[in-house]
Amino acid sequence: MLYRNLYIENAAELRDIRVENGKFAEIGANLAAKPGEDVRDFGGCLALPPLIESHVHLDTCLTAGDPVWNESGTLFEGIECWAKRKEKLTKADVRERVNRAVRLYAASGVQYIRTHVDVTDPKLTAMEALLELRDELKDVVTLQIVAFPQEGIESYPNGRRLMEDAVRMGADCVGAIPHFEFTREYSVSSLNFAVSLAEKYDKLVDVHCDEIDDEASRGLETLAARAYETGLADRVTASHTTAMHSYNNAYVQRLMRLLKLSRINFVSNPLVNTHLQGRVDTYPKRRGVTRVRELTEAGINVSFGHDDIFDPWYPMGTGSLRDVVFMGLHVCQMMGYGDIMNSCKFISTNAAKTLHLGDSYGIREGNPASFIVLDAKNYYDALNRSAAVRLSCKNGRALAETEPAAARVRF
Ligand code: 17E
Ligand code: FE2
Repeated sequence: MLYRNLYIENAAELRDIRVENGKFAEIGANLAAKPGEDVRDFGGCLALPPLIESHVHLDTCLTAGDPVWNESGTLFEGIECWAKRKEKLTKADVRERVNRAVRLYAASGVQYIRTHVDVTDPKLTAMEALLELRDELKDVVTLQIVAFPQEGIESYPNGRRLMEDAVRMGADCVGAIPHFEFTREYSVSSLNFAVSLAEKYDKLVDVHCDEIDDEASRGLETLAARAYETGLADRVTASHTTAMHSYNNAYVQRLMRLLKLSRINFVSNPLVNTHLQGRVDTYPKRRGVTRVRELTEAGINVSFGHDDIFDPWYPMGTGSLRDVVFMGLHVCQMMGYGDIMNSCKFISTNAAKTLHLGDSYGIREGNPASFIVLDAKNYYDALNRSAAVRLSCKNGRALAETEPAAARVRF
């Protein structure tokens, strides 16, 4: 198969891509079609590596309002709403919702998803369902599963045991939620436990870290110190880190040194944290999104996640990472030309580092033929016009296609 006339990753020149046996066989200018070869001419569209959702909760998706709506819009009311929904969780229910969400993501060009799965459930129902789906859906989406203790490790009955059970069952990453633990001491010991568990079972770490507007919430320094001391380094990710928005600058200056030394990754969730944070403020109201620009400028890896699709924490969402980037650039004031052009990295190459996808990710000869085509000439244009994902191709197989909508203006 020959795909013609693509701008690969914002390149200025057009290229053609030949796919054979599920791999990128050849990439070059004006490739001649082989006899009998199928040809598809995109006439000057953007090709990117597949999009990556680096942070979502698939077990909770598509449950907003069931059984109650989160009226205050706070994280903590969301956790209460979810605790009620959790009581009636079944494997069939989780499987049905996750199947729908994965198809929403597929339509918007997402082929990799890191999902947090709540393990503060004595039956581990959602974890069982997600582990089944990771295997069943592996040809259409790569699922990475985080054992996520929504109601705490030290503050939930048998929290440590549930975490270890989930990891033994096959979770890929270890989570934690230090800002939700009863005490600061629990917060520190939960992080120590999570890092030790990851070391014991050779897993990655991804912590819901300081998702609160309390400037005294300082799980991040403990997590980064453990990542540095254990050598887990870039196998560790700090998600949310919204308290960092409220830290004083003198503290951040000191913290930055440790963050760089530790080599940990960050995931920011700008749609959801602009919605959840700042809720106890009058005016001015904090935005509650971590310091994406400063982290990026310090050479620290940051990606963006959707976090939720229509659930107790976020009443909207269609699985479009474009919306996430759009919000992120606004709220982080990263709207310079280069910022906008390069912002696709937050949902592609930067996220690939966080997920440890390795060298097989990317549009290069010899790699699996996984890529997307957007109806735009570069990412600036794609983001601004919310360009259709004309093709999402994984290992040479077309997973999803969208026809660009055409408006008829009558004057
Ligand atoms: N749980 C949590 O602790 N924080 C979030 N942002 C979501 C679930 C979505
Ligand atoms: Fe989250």
